[in-house]
Amino acid sequence: MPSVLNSSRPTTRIKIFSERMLAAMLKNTSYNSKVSTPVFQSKRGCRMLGKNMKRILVTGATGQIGSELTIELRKKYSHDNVVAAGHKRTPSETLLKSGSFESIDITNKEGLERIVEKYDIDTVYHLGAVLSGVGEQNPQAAWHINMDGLYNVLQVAKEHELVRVFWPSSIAVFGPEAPRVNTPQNTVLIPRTMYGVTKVAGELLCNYYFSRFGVDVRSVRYPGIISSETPPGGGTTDYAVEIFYEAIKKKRYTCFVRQDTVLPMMYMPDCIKGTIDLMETDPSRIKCRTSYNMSAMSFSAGQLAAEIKKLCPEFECEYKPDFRQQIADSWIMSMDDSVARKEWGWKPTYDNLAVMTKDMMEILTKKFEAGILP
Ligand code: AKB
Repeated sequence: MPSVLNSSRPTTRIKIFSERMLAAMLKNTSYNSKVSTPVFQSKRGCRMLGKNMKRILVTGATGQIGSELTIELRKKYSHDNVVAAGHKRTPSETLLKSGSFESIDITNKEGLERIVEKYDIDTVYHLGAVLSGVGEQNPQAAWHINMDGLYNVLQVAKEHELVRVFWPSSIAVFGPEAPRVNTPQNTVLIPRTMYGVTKVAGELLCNYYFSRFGVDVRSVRYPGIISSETPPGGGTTDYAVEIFYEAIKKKRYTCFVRQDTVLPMMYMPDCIKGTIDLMETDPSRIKCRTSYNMSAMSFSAGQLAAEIKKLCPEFECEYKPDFRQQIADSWIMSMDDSVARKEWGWKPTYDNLAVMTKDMMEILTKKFEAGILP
């Protein structure tokens, strides 16, 4: 589609664009003037919104969320239909044995396109990203990987008329100006981290690709995710996972945020279920095309340590805040996710710290006893 904005001869370009648009509309396309639906959809684009997903690509599949999401998607849509893609981290045996794996640098559009064509991909879960802690140590890389990666995925989705895209946003979109408790869906977004900046810009980009090109892209704002399969890497909420591993292995943990630091958190089974549920929701119910608040529970680092101590009495936690304290202090403490609940039925199963802690301790203790806890 010619760019009207970049044209040195705007009148001519606008005329060409209008003629093409008119011809396409008369021939095989639909036009919809409602703001919440795509402005311009090709014939296949109309079907895109209603079509079932069948060939899935997961980027960031070697990461904390991607590794578990890929396995769940393979169980649900068959192992042959879900391609895992990673870049830096070595894929686990489970990931390699359960389906195809490809190495992709998400900042390279041609590489991404090659995989989309090779496997006839119609749906992408784009999880490859740099998180908040690493992002503050290398803001340029965070911008490059997070923004160019998302831009490439959205462009490929548009050009190859993919059925659907998932991209995660984060509580990092909020900054100190946002209400810190029960933060509403729509509020001021002035993050102080580069990671947060890429998430706000990413939300706007997703909304743009939906309303301008009809790309069915969906998103949630993840809180800190707690899981027992793959440890996270590079985030500010990583302490809430590390604490379990260290409690089991050494009965001690030095926490990098203060005891009274409260952040929104979620247990992995809820994260996976919420993500897949959102992707399976009928497009007509998805009104928010930036990103949905998605919440489960909130607790302080001290409350988490106390809960672990109930199950492991020898456990001791000390607190030595580092640069990530400032990041945590700029974030919110709890989120209002009523819009997600109303529009696509989001509801967490784990909203209780004690229940989640017991489950984590049991799983990780078994792994420790079997000698497979990393
Ligand atoms: C991080 O800590 O950077 C992530 C996030 C909350 O998005 N876990």
